[in-house]
Amino acid sequence: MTAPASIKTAYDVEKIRKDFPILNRQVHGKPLVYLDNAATTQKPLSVIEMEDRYYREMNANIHRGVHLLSQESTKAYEDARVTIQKFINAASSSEIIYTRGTTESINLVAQTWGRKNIQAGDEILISHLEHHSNIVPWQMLCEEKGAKLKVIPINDRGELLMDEFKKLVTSKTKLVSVGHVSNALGTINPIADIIHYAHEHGALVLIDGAQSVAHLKVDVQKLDCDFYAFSGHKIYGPTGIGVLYGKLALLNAMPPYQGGGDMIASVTFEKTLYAKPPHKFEAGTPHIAGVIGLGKALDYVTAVGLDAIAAHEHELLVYGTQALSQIKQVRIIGTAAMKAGVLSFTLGEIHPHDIGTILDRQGVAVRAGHHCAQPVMDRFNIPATARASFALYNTKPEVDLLVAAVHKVLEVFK
Ligand code: 7TS
Repeated sequence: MTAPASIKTAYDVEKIRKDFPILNRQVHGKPLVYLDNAATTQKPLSVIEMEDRYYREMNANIHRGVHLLSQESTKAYEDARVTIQKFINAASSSEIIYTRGTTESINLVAQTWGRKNIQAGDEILISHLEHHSNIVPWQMLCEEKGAKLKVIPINDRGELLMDEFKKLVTSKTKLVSVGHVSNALGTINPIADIIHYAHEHGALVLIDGAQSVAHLKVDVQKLDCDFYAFSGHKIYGPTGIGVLYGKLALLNAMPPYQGGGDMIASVTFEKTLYAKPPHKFEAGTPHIAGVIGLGKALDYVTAVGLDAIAAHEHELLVYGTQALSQIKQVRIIGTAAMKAGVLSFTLGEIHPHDIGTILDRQGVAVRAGHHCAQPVMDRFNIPATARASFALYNTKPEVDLLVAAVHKVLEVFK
């Protein structure tokens, strides 16, 4: 495993933990050890207080009121767009579209760009590592259009087979849609190479960034991806808010997603003229508080520093991998050379749901199941794994508690 860029300043995890009130709570009489961060992250006080302040002091609909509250609310909503633009280094804030999350961002591209541009005989390329939300929308589109979905295979470590990828890209390939980081295994995919190669062959590229933005620095201009999708709740922000980044020229040429208020320039019964991006894709009253909270979450991550976060989580991953590997019944699923802070494992014949349940009694929250990545489980001939996933507030003593809880599972099933 290669360490991300190292940091020079000391990382004060205890100070960070104080910013997350939920980390003080107990579960089943034990201190909470929250290791289910790939499912959703906990929220810092700055985000919680912003949500509270929004509804106490600012609540009003946006883009339509002349009154002060509406102006304040609109400004905060649009300021957050600039915060997001800067966070992923998009060229323009018009390239930042608010959605409900990664799932909706991908569906938006499938239903707008996809329905306009995909024809019978075209091919869409995804990978064997994808979350269901980067599989099913493309299956639906391919079914509707008579197009073909192709899949980049992986090796036994959970890494994409890049030679196979290159063979699969042909003149028929219109889109490559891959995850930046696998939620089930933690593999960090070589997306810069994928984007470069796909572009050389005339295909667009969508990156599912649900598992990356909170853990790796993302620069969409440097990457040159065409679309990038992520969820607010996986980066210490509220649920129900997410982002689709798209290159402006593409967004301009795409039809709208949903029709309604706020996405129009003018409406008559004969003809409606649409607003420009991003508003063209934001019909109806959006999740205003969520947007503003997401802006605060990104401020928080920026203040801690993504390089520092990546280095800290990598340390936890290495520490946890070594500790779990010493238990002979543990099989770690996903051993890529480049990995983010995800530890998926099985424990002999013990069902991952039983592992998850016993861990929970010890205060340790992990996810057990197929992680909405059933093809990944099939590839490894297993129905499910237990998955510990790290965030910026996790500690080595918490990893020790995970390991102790795994021993407890073995004791119960002896
Ligand atoms: N893509 C990836 C790679 C994901 O990990 C997830 C959610 C999604 C898309 C969908 O994100 P949403 O916010 O729209 O739901 N992954 C997980 C997980 O690993 N455990 O719970 C949700």
